[in-house]
Amino acid sequence: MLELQRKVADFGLHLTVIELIPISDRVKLGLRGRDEEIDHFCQTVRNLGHAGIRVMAYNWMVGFTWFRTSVATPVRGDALSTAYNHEVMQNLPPAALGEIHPEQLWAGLEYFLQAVVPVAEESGVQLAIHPDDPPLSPVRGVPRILTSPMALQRVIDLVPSEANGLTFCQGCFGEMGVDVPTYIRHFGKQRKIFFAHFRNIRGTAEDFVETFHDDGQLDMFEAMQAYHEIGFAGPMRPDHAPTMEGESNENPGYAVQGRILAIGYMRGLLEAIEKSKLIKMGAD
Ligand SMILES: [Mn+2]
Repeated sequence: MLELQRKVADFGLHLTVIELIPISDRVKLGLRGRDEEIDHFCQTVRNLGHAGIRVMAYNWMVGFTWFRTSVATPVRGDALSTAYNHEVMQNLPPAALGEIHPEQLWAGLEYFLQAVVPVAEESGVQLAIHPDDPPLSPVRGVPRILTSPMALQRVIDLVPSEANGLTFCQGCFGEMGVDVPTYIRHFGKQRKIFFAHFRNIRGTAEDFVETFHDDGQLDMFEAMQAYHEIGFAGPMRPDHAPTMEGESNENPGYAVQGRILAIGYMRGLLEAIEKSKLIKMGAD
């Protein structure tokens, strides 16, 4: 972590967030042997604090994480994008995980947070849970619990702490079919957005495609305005973007050019919002 931090510092930047430090299904399902793993996890949190990495993103999906039924759906300009269709997904064989009850996942999460949150508080690290993607349950026979704004509020309320909050993944909230800016404000006012995933989609949780950031159904200007309004100052990154014509599609969702386009678009939105506010203030 220190090595990574140094590398980033060489470019005049500071590493603020780490994503996807794995948490095993044993911990998530509350099975025997979890305590030793949770101890290791606590040590990781302390190490993050020592390395000055202030945010840690994680998720509570078991069996498999974010999942798409296509990684080559054509979108604008013959770019290839990731898409999800629940009917296709349900035709796949169920994941062989045995019987799981959603409350088992909740109990596992509460136990985990009770152990880790105090360590995160001491270490100055924020734990930022990511919604389930797609926000549907079950998926291939596996229950998912973080599929609605209410469920994410429940996580916050399980162990109230300044170290317990969210990775606000706009794509997932878009898939949920709720008004994204409303929930940026809802969680932002509670100071619970620790990390933001800027993403756009078209469709519903059951059938959607991930689009270029300026080409989906979400109002990205309004979303950025909501972050601005709540005074969000944490890290934000473009989440998945399509793979452009001529680029390799070996890492779907994370090819470079679509994400560069997204970063420029994000900076443009932010500048437009900041300047229009100044103009308004001048006019008043
Ligand atoms: Mn995300």
